[in-house]
This record gives sequence, C-alpha cells and structure tokens, in this order.
Amino acid sequence: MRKSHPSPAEPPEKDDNLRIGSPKTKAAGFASVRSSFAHMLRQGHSLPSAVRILGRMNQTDGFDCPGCAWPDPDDRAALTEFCENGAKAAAWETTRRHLDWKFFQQYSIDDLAKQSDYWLGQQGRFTQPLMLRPGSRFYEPIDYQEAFQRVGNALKGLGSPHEAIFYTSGRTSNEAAFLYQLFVRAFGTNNLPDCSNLCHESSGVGLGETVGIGKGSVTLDDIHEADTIIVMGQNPGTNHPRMLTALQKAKRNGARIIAINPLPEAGLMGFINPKSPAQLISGGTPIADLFLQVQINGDVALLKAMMCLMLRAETEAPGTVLDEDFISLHTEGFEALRAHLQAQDLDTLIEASGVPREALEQAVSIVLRSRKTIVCWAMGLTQHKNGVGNVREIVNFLLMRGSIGMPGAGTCPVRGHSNVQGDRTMGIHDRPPAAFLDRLQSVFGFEPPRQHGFNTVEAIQAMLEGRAKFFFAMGGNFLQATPDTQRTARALQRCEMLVHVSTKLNRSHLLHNKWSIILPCLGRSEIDQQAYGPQLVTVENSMGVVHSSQGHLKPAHPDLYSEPSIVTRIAQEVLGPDFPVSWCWLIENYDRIRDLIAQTIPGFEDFNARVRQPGGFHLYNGARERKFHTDTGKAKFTINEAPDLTLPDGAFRMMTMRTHDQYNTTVYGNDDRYRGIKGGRRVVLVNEADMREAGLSAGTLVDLTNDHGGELRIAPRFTVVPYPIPRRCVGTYFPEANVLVPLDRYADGSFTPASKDVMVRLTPSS
Ligand SMILES: Nc1nc2c(c(=O)[nH]1)N[C@H]1C(S)=C(S)[C@@H](COP(=O)(O)OP(=O)(O)OC[C@H]3O[C@@H](n4cnc5c(=O)[nH]c(N)nc54)[C@H](O)[C@@H]3O)O[C@H]1N2
Ligand SMILES: Nc1nc2c(c(=O)[nH]1)N[C@H]1C(S)=C(S)[C@@H](COP(=O)(O)OP(=O)(O)OC[C@H]3O[C@@H](n4cnc5c(=O)[nH]c(N)nc54)[C@H](O)[C@@H]3O)O[C@H]1N2
Ligand SMILES: [Mo]
Repeated sequence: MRKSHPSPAEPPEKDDNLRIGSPKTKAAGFASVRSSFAHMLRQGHSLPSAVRILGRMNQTDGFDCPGCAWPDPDDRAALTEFCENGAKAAAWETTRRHLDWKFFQQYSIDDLAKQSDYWLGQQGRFTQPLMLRPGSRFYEPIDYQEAFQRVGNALKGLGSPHEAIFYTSGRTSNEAAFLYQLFVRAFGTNNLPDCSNLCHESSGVGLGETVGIGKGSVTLDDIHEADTIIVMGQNPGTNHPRMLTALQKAKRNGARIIAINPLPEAGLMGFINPKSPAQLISGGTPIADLFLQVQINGDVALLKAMMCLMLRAETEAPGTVLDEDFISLHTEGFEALRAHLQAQDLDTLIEASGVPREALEQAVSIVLRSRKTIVCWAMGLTQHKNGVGNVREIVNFLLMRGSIGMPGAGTCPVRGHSNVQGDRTMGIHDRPPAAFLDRLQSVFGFEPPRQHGFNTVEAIQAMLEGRAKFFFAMGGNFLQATPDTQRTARALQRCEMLVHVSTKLNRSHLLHNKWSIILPCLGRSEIDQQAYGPQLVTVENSMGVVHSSQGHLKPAHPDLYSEPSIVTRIAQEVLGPDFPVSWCWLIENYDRIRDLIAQTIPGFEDFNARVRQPGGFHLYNGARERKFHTDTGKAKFTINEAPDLTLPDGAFRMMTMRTHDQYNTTVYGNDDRYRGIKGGRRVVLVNEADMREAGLSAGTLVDLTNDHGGELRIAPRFTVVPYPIPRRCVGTYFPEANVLVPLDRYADGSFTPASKDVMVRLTPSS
C-alpha cells in the first residue's frame, strides 16, 4: 500500500551510531555534573548564564524545575538544588534557538515528519502563533487575536460542547489549570483528559478507594525517618534523581532499602552524590540493601508471597507482626484478606514473582524489623491491566502492620510531571467529584455539567468514532504519549480543529486534517509580565506541598502569552467578557485567580499569603493522620487476584520505559548512559538465555509485532541488546514502541494503558 504522504505518526527508523556497553551500577557522580552543563552550553548559554539559570531552579524565590515532582528539601542547597535531568529540562526550555516563520516556509509538515523527535525538539522555541489551513502542508504565521477568534468560532460552531476535548499535560501551573477547567466547564463539558490518565491514575483510584485520598501519605521527613523503604517499579536515578539524595539520607539514618524491579537500575544499586566532593572521590554509597528481580507484572504475586510469609511469622510469634489495634480501630476487611492469603499456594506465588524464596524471606525479615515502612512506586506498577490491583496490594501490605499515618511510614506514589498532582487538585478531571462541582456552582453561579467526560483512552475512541471533533492540548505531546500510535493518529486526523498550546515543536503538531493551530506560550523559567507586574504561579509537588514558582529570564519573544492569558482570551471569545467573572480583570493580577481558588477549593484558604511563605504549605492529607475518608471512614483491605502470566509459545512480555536522555516524549539525546546503551533508541533488551533459544544474537535487527484484538501491529527494526532482564521479559523505549501498546488494554478501574505489559513477538527483520 502506498501512502500519499509519509505517516507523521512515527519517528524514522534510523539508528546509525548504536553502541552497546555494560549497564552501570551507580548513578550520578561527576558525569552527571558534566552532562548538566554540556546540555546548557549546547543550547547557546555561556557558562556564567548556565550557572545563573540552574542556580535559580528549585530555590524558594526561583522557578520550579520543569522536570519531575519530587519535593524540595527545607534545607535546600543554595545554587545546587537541581539534578542532571532537571538541567536538561531547563536547557531545553531556555534554549537560545527560536523558530521563525521562515522555518515553516522552508519545511512542510511532511518534511518535518521525516525528522526524528530529537531533531524536532532541537529547532528552538516557538515565537508566534501558527496555523495550517485545510489542504495546506505549510504552517503560516497568524496573530494571537486571529487565532483566538478561530478557536472560539470553532468551539461555538460545534453541535454540542461534548464534541470538544481539552487535554492537559502536567506542567501546567495551578492558576492556568484552574482557569482552564473553569472555562471548559462553563463551556459545558467535563472532557478533560490529562497525562495523569496515562500515568498515576491507577494510584489515584487504588488509594482513593482504600485509604480515602488519591495522593501519597508521606512527607520528605518521613522518607528520612523510615526504617525500611521499598522502591517498586521506579527508576529514580533517571526519573527522580533528587530522590537519591533523600534515600541516601535515610540510609545514613539507618534505613534499609529494598528495590523491586525487573532491571538492576543504576540509581537503585548505587549513588555518587555529585554535590559531595568526598563522595566523588570515594565512589558513593550503595542504595539497595536487597534487590528483588521481579518478572514484569509479578508484583501482586510477590507482595502476596511476602504477606503469606508475614502471616506465618505471626503464627509463630503472635502479636509481633500484625498491628491488631490499628487493624481493629482503623480498617475493615482484614479477615477476608487473611482467609484469601491462607488459601494461596505459596510456591505458586513465589514462582509467579520470579524471585527466589530466600530473597523474599530476607525482604520480610527486613520489613519486620520495624513498622516504619514506606513503599515508593511509579510506572512499573501503575501501567498494567491490574495497575489498580497493584496499588491496592501495596495498601494491604502496609495496613497489616499499621505502617501508615505515623512518622516514617506510608504510601509514596512518586509523581511524574512537576504539577500533575496540582492540576488534579485544581479540577483537571474527567470524573470530577460532585462536591467540587457544587463549589464551582456556588462560587461562580453557573450549572456545571454533571455527566462524566472522556479520559484519554475514551477521548481517542470518541475521536475515532467521530463523536468528538475538536481537540485542544494545554501542553504535552498527545500523539506520542498515548498508546496505539497509528490509531491515535487516525483519531486526531478526524478532528476538524487541533489546537496546541506549546513551547516547542513536536510530532503532534504534524497531524492535520482541516485546521491546526499552534499557540506558543511562555515557559516556567520566564518572566510573566501582566498589568500588575511580573506574576508568580504555584505548583503542588508529589507530597502535597503547594509552593510558588517565578520565572526570571527574558521571554523567548516579547509577545509570547502565558498559559493563563491564553485560557482567558479563548474563554472571552467563547463565553463573552464577563462570564462568570471578567477574564481581563483576572489576568491582570494572578492573586485574583488565587483568591477564586481559595474560595472554591478546600485547603486553599488564605492562599495568597500562605504561598508566599518560604517553601509554601502542606495540603491536608487524611491518611497522614489516620483519618481515612472512605465511604465507611475505615481503611480497606481488598482482595486482588494475581494476574495470569502465562505467555503463548515464542511470545514475550514487553515493558516500555524511559532512557536517561529523555523527558517523556522529549528526546534530549540518543544515549541511555546508565544502561550502557549509546547512540540509538530503537533497541530491545532481551535475556541472553532467551536470545540463544530464539536464535538471536546481539545486534540482530528484529521487528516487534503483536496481534491484539485481531489487528497486526508492527514496530520494525529494533536492535537486540543482551541485558540482565528476567526470562521472557523484554524492554523497549517509549515513544518508539507505543505503536504496539493496544488502546483497549488498560488498567481496570483507571483506564491507564498497560504500557508496561505488552505481549510481543520478535522476528528477524527482512
Ligand atoms: N528525566 C526524566 N524524568 C522524568 C521523566 C522522564 O521522562 N525523564 N518522566 C516523568 C514522568 S511523567 C513520570 S510518570 C516519571 C516516571 O518514572 P518511572 O516510573 O521511574 O519511569 P519508567 O522509565 O517508566 O520506569 C519504570 C521502571 O519500572 C520498572 N518496571 C517495569 N515494569 C515493571 C513491573 O512489572 N514491576 C516492577 N516492579 N517494575 C517494573 C522498569 O524496569 C523501570 O525501572 O518520571 C518523571 N520524571
Ligand atoms: N508506552 C508508554 N507511553 C507512555 C508512558 C510510558 O511509560 N510508556 N508514560 C506516560 C506518562 S507517565 C506520561 S505523564 C505521558 C506524558 O504525556 P505528555 O505530558 O502529553 O507528554 P510530554 O512529552 O511530557 O509533553 C512534551 C511537550 O510539552 C510541551 N511543553 C513543554 N513545556 C511546556 C510548557 O511549559 N507549556 C506548554 N503549554 N507546553 C509545554 C512541548 O511542546 C513538548 O513537546 O506519557 C505517557 N506515555
Ligand atoms: Mo507521568
């Protein structure tokens, strides 16, 4: 079949310089300092300017790192409260390169589609709005006013507000997010899918049901105080590097750390603190005391096996393992769980986990030393068909010993995007709680829509079926972040208008049917000048601390709008200038937006004053105080069956993950330093025994395929890399492997795509 245009959906398949070394056993160190500055210099900064910019990151009067959501310590180091990957994020945003209209005269969207994601991201910052007309292959510049009118007219022309979809990526500030959801609901829909749907939604759902709050319960002090920290399904050395400093501190205070992961990730194994000269010389500290190499999706079986061993220990020494007082006072459902565990066959569970029995026994003995246990987790647990079950199983494990709501103990889902948690608090939610809508109604005097909106998976389905025709993205890269790339491309290409609020070019911008509009915006590091002077915004980190973020750099272009101002201008076009409050008046001074937030959302009383305290303030968290706001007021034990992990002959279970040189769909470079892979991203990590069995050698090119739901999906030309990964498990990078992730295989209860558990076959490429 010949295509008239190259498919914009997937990056090109070249990997010219692939070099394979061996995985590292320690993260950070001097190489990370060198890399931080190299990325800044490459983007056109001088060394003093790089030092100045990075020195403002995560300081109380500076801007919040646009990388991950790990909290800042109270004793933050002057100038150096950033990590290598935060530096890459800052370098990427603050680049001196700019895109002008000549660039878009030179390159059609078809030319751009042939380039790699890395290349697209290197072209520089958008400086003016752009529009692609029906039938055209070239973006042309327009002014903001015309863009807002076109967007407004398209929205007003829809048959129903439910035909529009409003996506959010988690970098959006609280102020922008609050205005955005207010506008969308006043317009008349809850179609507010967000990146959280692809990310920690399983945590939100699993925790909400069992402990009454969809956020983690611990603070940074708890991490420092814990006796046992379990890090499951997470690669902090790459994705939350500053977490390693906290883990190191915990270890110094006597904590033992257990890593549960199919891969021996460098940051879990060891850490050389780049801020400590002594560490740079001594070679750093080991992080994990025990590494349990679980097979992909073997976590429910593993946790159940540990709980069975704990029940046996309780039988042998009654009163030493379970926290009976906590269980009877604060929980329900324990007897059913006990009966369920007693009926399990321990050997079957151990086998399904993939971990030797002795290692599990060792893990249990570490856990039983004290009740101060924290479990940290991320995408390795949430992105599974049983992602919610994984989270509920962690809760069971913690509740048995009363390890929640006391110092040094609790739940710690480690969030991704720097304000993904805050966006949800502000109401970016396709299924908003009734109480939230009631507050909107009483503060703003309009009747918000009550019917559920589309989450990310449902949004793609609705666009595919023509039920939604207008797609608006507040940041992000929807095409590359979502599953089933070809199908998502078809979905977006059915829309009548695609609108992207973005800082830089990405593959989602290259899709086109009728109208595509790019609205460039300020980045977080830049001065946001409004009528009342430079404005600050606020964000909420992974531990529920709300704090300010203020940019200090000159904007990439003097005419760039901020995200809040873009929202108010579109709202004004669609709803009129004074509905429900004057949008112009709000945007003059963001304190006014925060006053409305304070009136609407519990916990934000006196917001403007409290957010100006150094370090911000903690939001209320019931679980932290053993107040479980579930329907019964009790924390709940639940029964979650271990998934059936049998694979058809010749098939593998594939996880898709991040390299050390990317931020989600943003590719900073082609290396994955800690895993010893350089110069290429189209690789598949395979166990050597499996390679021998399948007749594959290092360097063989293979096509990855699956036929889920009767549809053949192919990701061609991946290089086989021998790797210490469990048998029948393979690893690839996202977004290259997203074509293989089926849209309709998602977590029960949370709709999070199962992108860590995709059945694939490997066939040598022809
Ligand atoms: N530099 C950088 N920082 C980032 C990001 C980035 O792309 N780059 N992304 C941000 C975002 S949005 C997020 S959500 C986080 C993501 O942070 P992570 O969740 O750490 O990211 P992944 O690369 O998806 O890594 C998943 C880890 O889970 C393991 N894993 C996979 N399957 C399983 C399983 O079945 N069981 C267990 N126990 N482990 C498994 C993998 O081996 C890998 O170590 O990071 C945030 N921070
Ligand atoms: N297979 C697979 N798929 C996954 C995952 C996985 O592990 N495996 N992880 C999932 C996860 S955890 C997440 S969170 C999603 C991420 O999904 P998204 O949040 O949609 O994707 P990002 O790559 O973070 O978005 C990057 C784009 O955001 C824009 N941008 C950057 N900064 C700003 C800003 O300040 N303002 C605005 N308006 N735009 C900005 C830029 O244009 C950039 O290209 O991907 C998910 N997809
Ligand atoms: Mo994420």
